[in-house]
Formats: sequence, structure tokens, C-alpha cells
Amino acid sequence: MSSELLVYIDGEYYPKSQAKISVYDHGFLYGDGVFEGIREYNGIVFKLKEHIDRLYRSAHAIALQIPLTKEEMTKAVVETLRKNKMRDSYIRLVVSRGVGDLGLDPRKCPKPTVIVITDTINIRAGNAKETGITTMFSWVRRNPVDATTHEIKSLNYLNSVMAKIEANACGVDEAICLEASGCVAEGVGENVFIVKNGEILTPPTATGALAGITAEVVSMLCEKLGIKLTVANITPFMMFNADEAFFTGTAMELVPIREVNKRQIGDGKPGPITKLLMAEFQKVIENPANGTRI
Ligand code: PXG
Repeated sequence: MSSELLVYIDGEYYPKSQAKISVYDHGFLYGDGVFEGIREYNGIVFKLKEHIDRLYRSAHAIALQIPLTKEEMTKAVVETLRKNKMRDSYIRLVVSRGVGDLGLDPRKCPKPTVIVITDTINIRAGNAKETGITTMFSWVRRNPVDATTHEIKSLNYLNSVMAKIEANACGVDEAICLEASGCVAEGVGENVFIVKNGEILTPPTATGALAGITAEVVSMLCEKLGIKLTVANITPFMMFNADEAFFTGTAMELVPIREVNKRQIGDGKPGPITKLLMAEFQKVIENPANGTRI
């Protein structure tokens, strides 16, 4: 048997090196499709139901009919993890419009392509949680809600990729995207939170930001801990002068932000509320009740 990871494509399993799709797939040609990034911790797929629900909401928004029921999709994820004997992984679910012709009309694509990849992800430096990361406001504005909004987790991530290129070019760890009027939207694959005078603020999804599942966990934790959380516009000025700031995301989890455009945030160290939420988040991911056992 091959020692390579197996990838699910349209109901079949292929070794990673053989897991290929057509160059005529509109996911590739036009970014026409949707995806999810999910984590499995110790054999429990964290918030799988929430991720699958969001995948179907994204698909609905682009009028893409996923050819599997949510139950079948859940089974495909669990089966792929079992086949790969994975207990701690990063799962990428992709549904594209499927194979069509060289015109962009989705009606030319009779069958969506469904892919489940179970692998690993490592997007932050090992000590990021202890030291915090550096960020910058990118010149690349978040796409507005009446364009390729990131409320939809679509295969159109060029907006985020361009912002990331800017962060790389400037030698900072991550980029933050502003929306058209100049308020903070989100990171390239993370939601943003700031802390001021013991209260937490996070931008509305009307900035074109994704309703993050990790952000939802933070919101639940704030309620439990009696920390006031308000969804509100955050200006660059507010971010520069925050006491604390942090990112949330499936890939990043909770990570303190220590700097934005060379302005130090707070005292430049992870603050008490960020540290409390990081510790509480760890408990949430370790609780089997918050996921689906494979
Ligand atoms: N905003 C955007 C635009 C995202 O893509 C988040 C926020 C955080 O949402 P969750 O539900 O994960 O808390 C995401 C998701 C990467 C990578 O390589 C990041 C995401 C997805 C896929 C890849 O950094 N983040």
C-alpha cells in the first residue's frame, strides 16, 4: 500500500501525487467555487457541523448546487481522515463549479467537483503565541459586499493573496485589509479583534469579512467570561491605540498582534485579555463536545 496521503475527489481516493483535476475545471479557470479550512484535534474534527453549514451557505450564495447532502459531505470528511489514520490535521474541503468549456458561463459545467484533502498546515512562527506578530494595513482593500465579498468563502482569494504579498514585501508577519471607507475589515485569513479599556471590538461582516467560526468561539467565550464584546467599525486610529489586539482563524487559532504599521500595540506584549482568551480557547478545542469524532 502507498504511504502517500489519500485525497478524495468525487467519491474516489487518489494518492496525493495523483490527486489531479482537469485544467477545464472552472475552479481553476475562474476561481469559481467555494472551500472550507477545518482542523482536527486529537481525532475530533473541530466544529465540523459549523464548517459544513458555512460551505453550503457559500455555495448557495454563488448558486452552486453541491451534489452531496450535508450528511454525505460529513461522511466524506470522516472517511478520508480514517483512511489516512489522521488524528491532528488540517482539512481542506473544496467544491468547484466543475469541468466546463473556455467560456465563464457556469451553465457549461454540469457536475461540480468535490475534493477533501486532509493534511497539515503551519502558517505561523512557533513562538507567535508568546511574542505576538507584526502586521500592516495593506493598500489592497477588501472587496466590498457587492463584489467578491469574503463573506463567501470562495476560491477567489486574490484579494488576500495580494495583501499577503504586500506583508511579505514589507517584512511583516501578516496583512490587515481595510474596507472601502477605510475601516478595518479582517486579515488575509483571520478575523481581527481589539481590546480597549477592558472591552473587545470586532468589525461587522458588512466590511466584506468572513463570519469566522473561531471568532464565533471567541464571542461565546466573552459571554461566558463576562467580557463585553461589541461589533463595531474599527478605524486605523483605534487599532494604533488599542490596548491589545489579536487575530482569530482556523489556521492561526488565536494569535496576539503586537504591532501594526510599526506602531506598537499596548506594551508590545500579549495582553491579559488576549492571554485569558487563548487559554480558554485551548480548553474549547480540547473538549470533544465541540466537534465530531472520527
Ligand atoms: N477571514 C477570512 C477571509 C478567512 O479566509 C477567516 C477569516 C477565519 O475564519 P475561521 O472560520 O477559520 O475562524 C478565514 C479562514 C491560510 C488560510 O492559509 C486561512 C483561512 C482559510 C484557509 C487558509 O491562512 N482562514
